[in-house]
Amino acid sequence: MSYTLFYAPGAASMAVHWMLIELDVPFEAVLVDIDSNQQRNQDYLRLNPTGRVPTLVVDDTPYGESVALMMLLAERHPGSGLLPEPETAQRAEWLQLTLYIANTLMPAMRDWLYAAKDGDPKGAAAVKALAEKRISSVWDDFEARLLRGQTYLMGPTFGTVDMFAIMLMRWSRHMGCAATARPVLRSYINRICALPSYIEVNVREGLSGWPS
Ligand SMILES: N[C@@H](CCC(=O)N[C@@H](CS)C(=O)NCC(=O)O)C(=O)O
Repeated sequence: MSYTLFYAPGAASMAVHWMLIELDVPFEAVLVDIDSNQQRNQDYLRLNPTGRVPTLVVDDTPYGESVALMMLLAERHPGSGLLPEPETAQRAEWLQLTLYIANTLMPAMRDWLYAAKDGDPKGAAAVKALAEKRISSVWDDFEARLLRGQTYLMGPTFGTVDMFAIMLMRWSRHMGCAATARPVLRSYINRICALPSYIEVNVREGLSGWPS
């Protein structure tokens, strides 16, 4: 089994990078400089025709889409404890929450972050305002879960949805709807960001300054 992760610091690759560290499996990490548009190079496009990070090469075959990669890793490393066991009610909830984050939160994040690049810069403010509404409604959902006394989003156990959610909460740091502005989310963030694997992925990606 071999893994090569193509990543950019703090990008959608971060949760996959973090998961590989949590799984404690050997892998190679290759930096893609998205500031200089390396993701548009022919060599990279052959691996990932969308021109986005992450790409995970698994035994010579490249795959994209961060959430799919986390699910793929979870399947390849059963018993990791990072997701509920199959055929349990928790597993059904995990699927629902994972796809809710992927389908609702992540596209709104992209809309905000790329409003002026993907779309007409003149309409960027309106796109960002709508994105912030959508993001805030997901924060409401997360808050409700944590206010039920849960330590993590799925309950008492840390797992893939927390890695995915924390990565996206970090992305909100320059938004009007920054997750850290909400005390309930802030204490969840502080709790998770103290984990050795989170600290390690930040060191490896050269990141600092969030959440403090
Ligand atoms: N749905 C994709 C989104 C990937 C994505 O948007 N990646 C961004 C970085 S966070 C990227 O590669 N941006 C460069 C570009 O769009 O040119 C996933 O989850 O993997």
